[in-house]
Formats: sequence, C-alpha cells, structure tokens
Amino acid sequence: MSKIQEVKTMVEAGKAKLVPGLVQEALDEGNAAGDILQAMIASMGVVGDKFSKGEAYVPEMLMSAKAMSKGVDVLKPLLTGESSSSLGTCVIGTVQGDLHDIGKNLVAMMLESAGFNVVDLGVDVSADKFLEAIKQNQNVNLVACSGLLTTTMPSMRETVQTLKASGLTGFKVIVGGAPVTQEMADEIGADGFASDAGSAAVKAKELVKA
Ligand code: B1M
Repeated sequence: MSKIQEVKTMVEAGKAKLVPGLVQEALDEGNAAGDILQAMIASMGVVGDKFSKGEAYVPEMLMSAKAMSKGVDVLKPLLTGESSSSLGTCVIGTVQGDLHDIGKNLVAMMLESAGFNVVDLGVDVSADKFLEAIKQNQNVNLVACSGLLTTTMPSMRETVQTLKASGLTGFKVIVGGAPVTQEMADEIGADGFASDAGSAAVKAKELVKA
C-alpha cells in the first residue's frame, strides 16, 4: 500500500495518533502536500457515504474529522506561504446550527496565506456574532460564511441578509460549503461563492480589489 493510501485508510479509520506520522512519511516519500490533502478530503467523503448508508455513526465521523485535522496540521506550513501584502481583515465562521469546521479551517488557512488577517469565530456562529466581529475588528473588508448542512442553509441566508441590512459597509460577503451553489449565493445576496478553499482565496482577492 502506498503511503498516501495509508494516510487515506487511517483517516477513514479515525486514527488521529497515527495520521500525522503517516502524513510526514508521505511527504518524505515525495508526495505533494496538495495530493495528500485531496486524499484526506476523499476519506471524509467515504466516511460521509458510510454514514448515509448507516454503516458509520456520528462518533466515527468525529474521529475521522480529528484524524484529518491532525494531518492538516502537518501540511499547513507547506500549503501556506508567507504573504508580504496585506489585503485587509476577514471575519470567518461556520453559520449558526452547524458544527462542521474542517472546510472552514482550510478556507481560513488559504485566506491567511493570501494575505488576509483572519478572525476565526469558529462554528455555530449567529448573524449577530458576525456583526459584532465586524464592529470589534479594524479594516474588516471580507466576511466568509461556511455551511455544510442543508438544514443550516436558512441560517446562511439569514446571516447574509442581516449583514447586508445592517447599515455597516466596506466589506464583501463570500459563502461556501458542500450544499452551497453559485445560484444560491446569488439568490441570498452574497457577493461571492467558491467551491473549495483554493478558489475561495482567489475569489476573496477579486472581491476586495473590485
Ligand atoms: Co456531518 N454531515 N453531521 N459531521 N459530516 C455531513 C456534512 C453529511 C454530508 C454526511 C452524510 O450524510 N453523507 C451530512 C449532511 C447532509 C446534508 O445536510 N445534506 C452530515 C450530517 C447529517 C451531520 C449530522 C446532522 C449527523 C447527526 O447528528 N445525525 C451532524 C450535524 C451536527 C451539526 O453541525 N449541528 C453532523 C456532525 C458531524 C461531526 C461533528 C461528527 C463531524 C464534523 C466534525 C468537524 O467538522 N470538526 C462530521 C463530519 C466529519 C462530516 C463529513 C463526514 C465530513 C465533513 C468534512 O470535514 N469534509 C460530511 C460528509 C462529507 O463531507 N462528504 C458530513 C471535508 C472538508 C474539507 O470538506 O467541509 O465540504 P468541506 O469543505 C470543502 C468545501 O465545501 C469548501 O472548501 C472545502 C474544500 O476545500 N468550503 C468552502 C467549505 N466552506 C467553505 C466556505 C467558502 C468557500 C468554500 O467560502 C466562505
């Protein structure tokens, strides 16, 4: 079995203690950090499919999430470069009712490496908490909302609409997460949408420069 396959298998199995070492070994063998990340994302898809079929449960999803997060920690210095420019401040969070944070953390990481000062509000973030963070931090020119559940899409809508109706200005709103589409982003009044962390950083730069 290749090292990258071992990483994949151990993320699926939720072996958080083994994954960091295996990720390092996969890197040492010459695998690209991006390929190892994609393998781990694919593992989460496998775990999600098993959950859908009733072959895995919430604890298994949680263990795999922990294992993947530990693996990402090893990759982080390689996925992010030092940015010399400052693009402003981004407030990011997973919308209210939603506890999924791996995708949001990847987006935060890519935004930071693109040159944003990132204020990460974590998960289950209400519209009011987003608003408060815009007021409390200087130069907020981007708000990034992540959501993974179809059931929390209404809170993403509420967040975007609350931000837009707040009277506060000077920031753009970008949304993303597995159930989010460009059509939905347009419909709820977001300024931008991205399907993955890499394109979120590209879109974010476009938005704040526009
Ligand atoms: Co949950 N979960 N989960 N879960 N979970 C999913 C999302 C699900 C698809 C699994 C399934 O049924 N196949 C399903 C949602 C179904 C739906 O709504 N249609 C689901 C469910 C149902 C649930 C619960 C309701 C289960 C229950 O309790 N009965 C529950 C809800 C809890 C809550 O949030 N209130 C729940 C709980 C959990 C755990 C807590 C156990 C755990 C999360 C732990 C954590 O995040 N720390 C978990 C996990 C791990 C998953 C799966 C298996 C993996 C998610 C993940 O991290 N993927 C997931 C199945 C799947 O994704 N296939 C599943 C990897 C990550 C890199 O991808 O987050 O999509 P993702 O991020 C991507 C893009 O979406 C994008 O960039 C990333 C890639 O570069 N992106 C953005 C994300 N945010 C962005 C923001 C942007 C731009 C792009 O701009 C701002």
